[in-house]
Amino acid sequence: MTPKAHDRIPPGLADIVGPSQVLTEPDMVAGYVADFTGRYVGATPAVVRPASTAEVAAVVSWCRQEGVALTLQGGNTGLVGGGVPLGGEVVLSLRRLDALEIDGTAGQATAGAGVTLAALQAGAVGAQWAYGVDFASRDSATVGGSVATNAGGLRVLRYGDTRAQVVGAEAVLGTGAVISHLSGLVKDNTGYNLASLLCGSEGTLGVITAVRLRLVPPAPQRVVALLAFDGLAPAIAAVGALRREVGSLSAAELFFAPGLELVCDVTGLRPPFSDRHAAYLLVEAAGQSDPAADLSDAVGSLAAVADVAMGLDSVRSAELWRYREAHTEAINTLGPPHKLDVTLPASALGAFLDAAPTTVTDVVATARVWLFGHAGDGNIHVNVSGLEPDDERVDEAVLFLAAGLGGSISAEHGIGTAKRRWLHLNRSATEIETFASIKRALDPDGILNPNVLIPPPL
Ligand code: 2HG
Ligand code: ZN
Repeated sequence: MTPKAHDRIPPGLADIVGPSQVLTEPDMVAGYVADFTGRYVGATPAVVRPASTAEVAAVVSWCRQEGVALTLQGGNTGLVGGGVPLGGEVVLSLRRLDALEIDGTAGQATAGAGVTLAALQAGAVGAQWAYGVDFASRDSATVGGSVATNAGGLRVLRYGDTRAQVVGAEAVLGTGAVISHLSGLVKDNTGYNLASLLCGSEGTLGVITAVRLRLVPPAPQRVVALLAFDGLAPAIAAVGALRREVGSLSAAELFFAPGLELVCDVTGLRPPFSDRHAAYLLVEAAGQSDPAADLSDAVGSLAAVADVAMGLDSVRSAELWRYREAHTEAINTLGPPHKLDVTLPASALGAFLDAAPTTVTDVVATARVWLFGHAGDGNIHVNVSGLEPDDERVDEAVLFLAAGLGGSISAEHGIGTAKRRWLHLNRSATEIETFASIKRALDPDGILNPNVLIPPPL
C-alpha cells in the first residue's frame, strides 16, 4: 500500500492527543513545514504533538490503519529535507517528550526524544558528568533527532558520533509496536542491537521516543587556539600533528578567508587578525587539568603558522568559536544555500578542498562556494549560494567529486530526501535492497518518513 498524503484534518488524532495538540492553522504549522534554510518547504494537513510513548504508539497505529504517512520531527534543525513534510505528510512532532533523568552512578542519561541537546548537556554537567556530542544548533536540536540522524558535530574526534553514545533506545515501530531496551548495560550481548540500527535510520524504521546515553567525564579546563595559515597544505598537516601530539584535543575546525569575512560582515565581529590569511584552524583542548601548556607547545612546534590567537578563558574562547559557528547563519543571509556535507579520507582532504570551488563554478559560474567543517574527522561542509533551490547540478558534481575520492556523500546530516538519489555512490544495490527489506520488516506499510533515505524503485 502506498500511504496517502492527506489534504484534510485527520479526525482520529485529536482523540489520542487532545484537540489542542493537533495543529492545523497555517500560522501554527508554519514552523514545522519549512526547514531552517528555507530550501525545503512542504505542506501538512496537521501537526500532531503526543506527550508520551503510549500516545506516539496510538498515533502510529491509527495512521497505519488509515494509511496516513507521517514525517517525524524533533527540533527541525535538519539540513537534508528529511524532517519536513515534502510529500504532504502529517507531521509527528516529538518535542513534548522531554523527560530527562541523569543516572550519576552509571554515568548515563535517559532522555526523551524531545529533550534539546543543550538541556541534556546542562543536565549532565549538573550531575558532574558531560555529554560528548555538541553542535551549533544545540538549543533547538533534540536528542531524538540527533540519534535518528546519528549526528556528529564538533567533538567526534574525541568522543565519537552519536551512535557511540547510545546504549539503549525505546521506539515505536511502523507497526505501532513498542520496543524498549533502556537498562544501559554496557556489556549486553543479547542479540541484534536495535538501538544501533535505529541510530542513523532517519526515522524510516521507528519513532525514537527515548534513549539511554553514555556520559563522559567532565573536561572543565578548556583552551582554544585559532591558527592562521597562508596555504591549505600546512593547515591540513597541522590537523594530523595536533591529533597526534595533543591527547586532550577535542576539536579541530577548518574555515577559509571568504567565510571568515562573511561572518565578520554579518555578525559585526572584528576580524581575529590584522592580516588576511588563506586558511584558519580552530583547535580546542579540554581536560581535567589545564591543557594550555600542551596545546601551546604543540602549536609552537608547527611549521608555517602565520598567526595565532589564544582563547585562554571562556569569554575569549567563545569569541573564537563564534568565527566558526556563525558560518551557517551568515551564509543563510545570502538566500537558501545548497548544503553538501561530505567526509573525505585524510589523504584526499587537500585534493577535495582544492577541486571543490571549480567543480562548482564549472557548473554554475556565478555560484559562491563556502567551505568549512570538522577537519579532525575529514568532514567538510560545502555550502553553495546563488543557486535555484531545485537546481541539483552542482549538488551532483560535488557529491561525485567526494565519492570519487573515496569519501562519503553524507558525513553527519544524513541522506534525507535531498541525497537519496545519489545513495548508490556509496552503497551497492545489494545494500540498498537490504535497507528496503529492513524497512519492510519494521514499517510494513511504509508510513514513516516515506520519502527519506531509501531511493524510490527505478
Ligand atoms: C556545522 O558543522 C553544522 O556547523 C552545519 O553541521 C553545517 O551549515 C552547515 O552546512
Ligand atoms: Zn557540521
